[in-house]
Amino acid sequence: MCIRKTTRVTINFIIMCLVCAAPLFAEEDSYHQNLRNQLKTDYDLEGGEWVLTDQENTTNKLTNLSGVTKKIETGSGSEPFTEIVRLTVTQKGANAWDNAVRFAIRTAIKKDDVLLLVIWVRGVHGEQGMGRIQHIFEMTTDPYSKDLDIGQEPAAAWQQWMLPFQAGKDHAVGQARYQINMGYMQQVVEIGGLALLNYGNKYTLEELPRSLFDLDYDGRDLNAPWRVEAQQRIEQYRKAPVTIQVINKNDHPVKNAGVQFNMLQHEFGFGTAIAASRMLENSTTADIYREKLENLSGDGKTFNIVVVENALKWPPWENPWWPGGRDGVASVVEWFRDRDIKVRGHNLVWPGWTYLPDDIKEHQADTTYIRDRIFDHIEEITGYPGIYGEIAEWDVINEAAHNFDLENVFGTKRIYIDWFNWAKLGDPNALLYINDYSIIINGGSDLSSQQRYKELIQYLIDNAAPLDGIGIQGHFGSPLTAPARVYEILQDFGSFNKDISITEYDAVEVPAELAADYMRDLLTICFSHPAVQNFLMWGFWDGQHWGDDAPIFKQDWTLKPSGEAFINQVFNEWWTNATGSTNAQGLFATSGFLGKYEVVVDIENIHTVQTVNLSKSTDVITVKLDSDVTDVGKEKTARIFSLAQNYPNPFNPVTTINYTIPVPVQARLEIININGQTVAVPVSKYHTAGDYEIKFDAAQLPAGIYFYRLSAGSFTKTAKMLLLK
Ligand code: 9MR
Repeated sequence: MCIRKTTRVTINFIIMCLVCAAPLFAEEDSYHQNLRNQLKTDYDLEGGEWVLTDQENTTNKLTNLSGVTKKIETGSGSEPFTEIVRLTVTQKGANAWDNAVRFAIRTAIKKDDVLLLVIWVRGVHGEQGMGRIQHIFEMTTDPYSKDLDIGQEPAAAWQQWMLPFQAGKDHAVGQARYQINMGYMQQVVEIGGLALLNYGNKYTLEELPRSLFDLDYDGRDLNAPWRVEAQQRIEQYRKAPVTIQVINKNDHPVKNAGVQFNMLQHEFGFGTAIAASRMLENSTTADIYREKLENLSGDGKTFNIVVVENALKWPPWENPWWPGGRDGVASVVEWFRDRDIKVRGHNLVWPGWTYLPDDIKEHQADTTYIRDRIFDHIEEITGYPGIYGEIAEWDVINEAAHNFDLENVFGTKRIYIDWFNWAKLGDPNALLYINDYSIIINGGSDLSSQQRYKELIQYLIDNAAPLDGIGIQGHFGSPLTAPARVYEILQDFGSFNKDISITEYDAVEVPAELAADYMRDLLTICFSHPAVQNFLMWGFWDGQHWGDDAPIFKQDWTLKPSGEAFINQVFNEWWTNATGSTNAQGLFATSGFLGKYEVVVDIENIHTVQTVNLSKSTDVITVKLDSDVTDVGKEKTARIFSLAQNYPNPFNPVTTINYTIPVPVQARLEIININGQTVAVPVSKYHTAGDYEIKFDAAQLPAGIYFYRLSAGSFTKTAKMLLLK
């Protein structure tokens, strides 16, 4: 066939133009167009630049795989995307990221850009449930800083995940990636329709959609079966019966004496991490920080254990510019001891190069040097004045199931036994702990970490290391772990017959109401397990928290729902205030949560207060009165300090509060809001002995939980009421 020259030139020209202009005319495929439509219709979002590609099949080819096999199949036609990418892990590595799928970015991202990741996921098979994956957006090189880190237990049906995040720094093309970590177990997961949109600064993070559907956890329901058993165990392990005997100065029993048995402090440790630098600071903020640590509940109750977040770590300890220095942290320890609050020391050795002083890595070829440095450090810090004898528990080793640098240098785990022995020499009275992460978080699915941790603990036990306790951290994100699964793991670690402590609880970026329910439920399941001794959160205030999301207070010190849940469980549900009167033998029998109490006996003109301990071995507590009375008399017994529950409750806006004053005294009734502020003082006057009734009108107050507190001499009692409007 003959084509005329001019035509041929024209055709060539057209072809050339088409080829050159191809990028200009390249169209988003229909999947990406539909996704834009969905984002516009459902969330009113427009614009944005595709960071991977705008073609489904091209994006699916971008993968860099390690320990994962990928198979691309054609979808059934009913999915909103056309290709299904099947990801299979047949042999899991030591870490979640050892089995991973990575997609490097194809357009640059600027610091603070707001992005939206969209991906469809379904689980096909997993060693546990339908498997488990982690969505990560991170730098491709050290230090691998992450802008997104969210776990998922895939469902059997397809789910569309929308995960917004903000860039923490500039990322050049190829220098950051979206990564799916799969090294939790053998599993098969399918994905489709992966797309990443960069909106720059057009929207705020809060304006983007976020998938929350699988953040819920099994057993959240108030009728969930685990609750009944947990409740029974709490009764069994955390409470004890007690008999109070009142005798007169001639050792004769006193009949009809009014007795109050008021709890002051739990035996179980409820605590938080604290920043020594903040404790030492001279500012209004630091005043509030310290005040909350003295009075968390607003009615005088607070944590009974703290852990120093950083100042006792090895590098800060040796850092001459660390705020307050060694004597500073010692004075902080003293501050807590003065308030009867125990202190945990965290930590003696954290065996990863990043967490050790620089010279240790520099001398990695010289094991004698490193050994001596560790010995000297343990000896010095445990023996330091103000630290020695003042630390209730030391984390001797931190995260050794994840950091192997020193184990590799020495070529043996024997080093760990030495460190425990040296710590024991340094402070024989401190309980010695090991501490690690990824044990109860993420649905309890990190079986590799659990396994390594158990092997290490067993090794220490087999080699007679003076190990007292097992620390389980607890930095939760999504998915939260079902309480029943937490219990299984506690049972597993409980079989070592060592103490267990939850050392570092928090739940970062978990929606407030969910975090509140989880606080209640995780506390409950841990409190119910007899091996667990302490539950510490890793900071209590957003203004002093590594993830800016602490369990108790927001930045402006308002109480979060999860803070309310903590206070309610620890200082209300699990708190004992009992009152009664002695029988003919001078005995009053009751029961209570284990801990410290004051026993108050009021007989006419004599108010006797005694501090006692209620433990599992407490039998009879004797209170001796400075009087020769043998029978106080029924009518007088009726008069003991008491504060009754208001009625009606809930109320709106008026409620009645009854109280009794047995002896003439100045007394004050105040109303306190959930933030611990006194909002009304209905009574403050000198009282003669008698029964009193107050009508309190809350017309001026907003709806919510309030406390009312009666204080008279050494007597104080607080109760809770609910104003509805
Ligand atoms: O919250 C701590 C943060 O301020 C420090 O910079 C960091 C490194 O020392 O350690 C953080 O605390 C970690 C703890 O020591 C061990 N478990 C994980 C904690 C949160 O990262």
